[in-house]
Amino acid sequence: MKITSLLLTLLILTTNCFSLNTEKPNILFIAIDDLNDWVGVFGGNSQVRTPNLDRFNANGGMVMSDAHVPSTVCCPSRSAILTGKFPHNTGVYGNKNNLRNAPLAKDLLTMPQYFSKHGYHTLTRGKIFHVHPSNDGPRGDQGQWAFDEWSDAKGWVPPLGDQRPTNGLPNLPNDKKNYHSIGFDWGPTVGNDETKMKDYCTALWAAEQFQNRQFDKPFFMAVGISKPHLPWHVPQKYFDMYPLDDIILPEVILNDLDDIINKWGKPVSAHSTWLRVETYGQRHKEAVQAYLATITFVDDCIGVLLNGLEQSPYSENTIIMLWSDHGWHLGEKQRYGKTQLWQETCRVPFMVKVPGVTPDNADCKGIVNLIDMYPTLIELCGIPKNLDNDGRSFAELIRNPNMEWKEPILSDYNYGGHRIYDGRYSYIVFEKAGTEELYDHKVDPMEWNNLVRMPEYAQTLERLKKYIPLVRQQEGPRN
Ligand SMILES: [Ca+2]
Ligand SMILES: [Ca+2]
Repeated sequence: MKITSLLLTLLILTTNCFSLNTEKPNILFIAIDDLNDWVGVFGGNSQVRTPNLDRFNANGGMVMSDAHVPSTVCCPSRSAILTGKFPHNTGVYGNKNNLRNAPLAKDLLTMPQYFSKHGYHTLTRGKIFHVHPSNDGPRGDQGQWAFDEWSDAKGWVPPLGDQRPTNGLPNLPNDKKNYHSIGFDWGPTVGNDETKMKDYCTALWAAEQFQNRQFDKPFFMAVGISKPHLPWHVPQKYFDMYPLDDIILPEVILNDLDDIINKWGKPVSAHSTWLRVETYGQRHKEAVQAYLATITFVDDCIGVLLNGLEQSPYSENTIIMLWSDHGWHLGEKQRYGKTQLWQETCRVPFMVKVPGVTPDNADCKGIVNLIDMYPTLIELCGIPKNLDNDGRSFAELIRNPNMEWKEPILSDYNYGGHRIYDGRYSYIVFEKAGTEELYDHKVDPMEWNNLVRMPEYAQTLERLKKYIPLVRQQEGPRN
């Protein structure tokens, strides 16, 4: 009896480890900027070409098809993922809140720091942390301090011609002269060659590390791909893959915003970028074409990166997590852009490969938040838990992708903006504006019909509202 139970214990122990190898696995942590679910294996757009991401899925990169972000703009999303704490707990709500200046975030150990402390060599290139102005030098604060080895991302190719914006789309008369006045732009780059572009160079750098280096410790490599963030300037050949006449626009309804009423009794208004595209020649197809073209460029970079790992000695002992910091609207809800808390920006492509564990061509339906990556990687690598982490490990789900995993999850946006999603319903509240929304994804995947005032949903509302955080920290200092 004793021997049998000893064998059983051993069997449980070994099957719980992802590999029989006693050495800790390496980690490849790939961040993509502003990529929504327009990836072949995520099904968000039937025209998009992402052969490398699709092949990754075919080779053990499990699709996490119901993954959501802790916040819907770069800095709060990335800061939450990297510190393991939600914006409402740190006060890092916006792009101007550097986590290093936030009293409730600055002493947290970020993911790379934590892995370094527990025996990993950490190295990086490309955008992982949001970039902030800094006195340390012209490159600004890009999170250099968080890694053992930081490499400057190089490479740039200008857009063709001298006209700016390249797309010739003027501001609306009342538009503020802000980021979007020049940033909301698209067009081909000079030379029709992707190999000098920053993301391509970053992917090549990573491939060279895998192939040319002998690491004496397990590594945690973070690679940041900056596109499809605006501007959508990529070589002409990517535009040519998507003939303008053939572009299918996302389905939208023009009165979609009318059922979202603020506390002044007014409906929410359309975003100025959408109005600009609509007003000056309804150039929606051009915008969609440019975003698709930029995604395919990103997919080529991912191909270089993943092939580099595949052909290296590290291919069988490296966990890969590939994620986007939030999604993007391409006209849905009369909007081009990120922010807000609708499905288009909350749900993101997220893929996980654990060699020998995640099956080929797998699609896991469990509901996860990217803030859960931190505790999950800790568990998969067998290092001590970080008690500061807000998220919960989904390592068990990785081992059993078909198990039920549907705890409602939270996304924050600014102070008092929250979304609770349980796989069927999404409840959205913005306290300052006084708006509330409830959508039933089973019948309304585009979130067109706001059910929040319908009495038959009172119980559902009550249930979801219990997940809204009761304590919200004030916003931390701005840059
Ligand atoms: Ca972003
Ligand atoms: Ca609506």
